[in-house]
Amino acid sequence: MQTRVTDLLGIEYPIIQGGMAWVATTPLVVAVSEAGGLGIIGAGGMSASQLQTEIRQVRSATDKPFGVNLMLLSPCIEEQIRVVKEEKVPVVTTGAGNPGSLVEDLSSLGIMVIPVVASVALAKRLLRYGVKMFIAEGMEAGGHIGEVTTMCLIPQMVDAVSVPVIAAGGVADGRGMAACFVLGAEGVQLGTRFVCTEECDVHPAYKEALLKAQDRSTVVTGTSTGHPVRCLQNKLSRQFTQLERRGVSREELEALGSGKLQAAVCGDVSEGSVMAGQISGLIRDIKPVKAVIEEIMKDFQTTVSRLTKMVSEKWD
Ligand code: TUI
Repeated sequence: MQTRVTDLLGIEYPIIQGGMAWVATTPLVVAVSEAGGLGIIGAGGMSASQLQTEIRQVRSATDKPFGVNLMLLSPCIEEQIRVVKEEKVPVVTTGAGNPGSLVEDLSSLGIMVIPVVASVALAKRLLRYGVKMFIAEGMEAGGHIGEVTTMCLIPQMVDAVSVPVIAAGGVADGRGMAACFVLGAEGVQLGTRFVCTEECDVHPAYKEALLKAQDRSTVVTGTSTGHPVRCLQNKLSRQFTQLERRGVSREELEALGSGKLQAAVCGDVSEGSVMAGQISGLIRDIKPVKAVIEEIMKDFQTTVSRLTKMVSEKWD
């Protein structure tokens, strides 16, 4: 399938894997890139030397394009930037902040920078740095989120920028992908769906928790700290919400949240932060990455054909 996204990234399908911190490591990234999508290493939580090791492991396992997600709030962001420059990774996505002049800096080395944005305003500001593509993420997504839904954000983004837009947040199958394309997106980024794959290296309890989830299983905590995070409701999220209601200090809340994603990824799904999108309730199985991507592309085509047929029967 050909879109501006597949052309610019040199990939077969316009399907990007979200660069999830602690979750998106070599096995998942390699599987997605090998299957024709774009695998992305989640650098959040990694030291510079760990990141370098991951990049080299991915490179030794695939010659397909891949990327690194830089979480801009990361304490070692400067050293991580140095590593992606030294290693000349093909693609960098950024999240949780404004990448600003980093776009020019990395682009001058031939690195394609794709900012993840949650608002049109930030996208417009970033255009002056020469951004060639955006990922627009709706608040249905898991982890750190903005305030606008995917359904409302994508058409507004597409009207505001002339570069291609990749939709993220709330997509886990071919119908969701088709919906985003109808709104003008030229690619989709999936996070939660790729957690429930054989290659994803999180503890089985994390995957099981996602399989059990329903439409209302996620909650947003941390709004009062300025860093809203969507995760599955559990003991930790209830404790967090209670403390937020009581108005405890930002420092106390941040201390409670610290290290909790890593705890969940290691299997503590009760007292860890099980970051997950609202689409969790749609995910019913764990399968190989290749099967996920093939099914999405098949269902995307079926959906588009169904709509085309509906339109031609009715108005021809
Ligand atoms: O970054 C994500 N998702 C994440 S990061 C993460 S690690 C973390 N853990 C606890 C607290 C905070 C982070 C887990 N999940 N998605 C991309 C994303 N970026 N969503 C929202 C944004 C965003 C928000 C504000 C991007 C830019 C932004 O800019 C503010 C500004 O300066 O205008």
